[in-house]
Amino acid sequence: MAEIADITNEFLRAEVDEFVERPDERERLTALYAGARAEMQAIAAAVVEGEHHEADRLTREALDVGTDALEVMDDGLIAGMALVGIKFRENAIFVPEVLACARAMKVGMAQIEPLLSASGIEPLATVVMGTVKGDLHDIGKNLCIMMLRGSGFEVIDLGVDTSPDDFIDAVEQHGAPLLGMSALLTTTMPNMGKTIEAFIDADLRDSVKIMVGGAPVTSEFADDMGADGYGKDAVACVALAKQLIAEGAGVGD
Ligand code: B12
Repeated sequence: MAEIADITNEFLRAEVDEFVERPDERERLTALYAGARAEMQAIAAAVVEGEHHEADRLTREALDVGTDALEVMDDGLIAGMALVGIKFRENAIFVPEVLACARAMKVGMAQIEPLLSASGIEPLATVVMGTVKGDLHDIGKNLCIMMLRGSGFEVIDLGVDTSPDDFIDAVEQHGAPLLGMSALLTTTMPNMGKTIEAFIDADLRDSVKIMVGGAPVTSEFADDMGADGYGKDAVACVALAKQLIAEGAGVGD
């Protein structure tokens, strides 16, 4: 089992030691950072510090020397946000700091996106994606979108705070066989169910497969509200999208 001392980045090591108290989280983050290469730890540290210039520079350097974009994303950028989330929950940092961290993550993601984007491939299918009504979190949704696009899906991004009507309009307008909803707040999770009900009311439920995700969402919750699938992360989102297409999403069109 990795020890905190195995985290070579001094800043990250001190941060985990000071802010991560729950044993399971301490173990998970220690393993995550200790298992990441020094360059990736430095990117994670830049995200945690909210240093977007540094995150930008380190991401570019890593990609320039041929580091796999997924490694930069998972071991650097997303790994940094994991600690930010814990610090935010523990009131060690507040909204302005989290926004700075999110910005640092976004500048890194902006460099990764073109590398993951498929070129010249016939789209597998169109997916409408959005964060549900009342919810302004978009980092995870955007990661899913990047990965979906990189895997050959055409994605219509409705952004955040998306009403059931906006989801319905977009699915109809683009004839999309797949819809993905994201929610990060326990208070906005029920809006996923309300959107599914709106599709039923509009007599459109059979023509679209609906997948859901976001930190508080579980597969049980997804089942309960009548979604077709749940994905725990961006990689799972792509696998789920492919599975739903294979199962015949849009057959009822
Ligand atoms: C960044 C952040 C913010 C930023 C958002 C910036 C942005 N542009 O997104 C800001 C500062 C604006 C913010 C605001 C708020 N936040 Co906030 N935020 C976070 C934080 C720290 C990180 C979220 C994140 O980006 N994670 C990283 C991404 C990569 O992970 P992810 O979103 O889970 O996405 C992955 C998977 O879930 C999945 N996935 C996501 N969507 C989908 C969709 C599909 C279809 C699939 C298949 C998969 C999938 O794939 C993604 C990639 O791997 C979380 C803490 C946490 N642990 O989640 C709190 C958190 C979500 N926030 C919280 C709160 C309370 C708030 C505020 C209410 C705070 C306030 N007092 O104002 C406001 C609400 C604003 C609003 N109306 O939405 C709470 C929610 C508590 C709860 N149980 O509901 C959390 C959990 C923090 C905490 N207290 O513990 N927040």
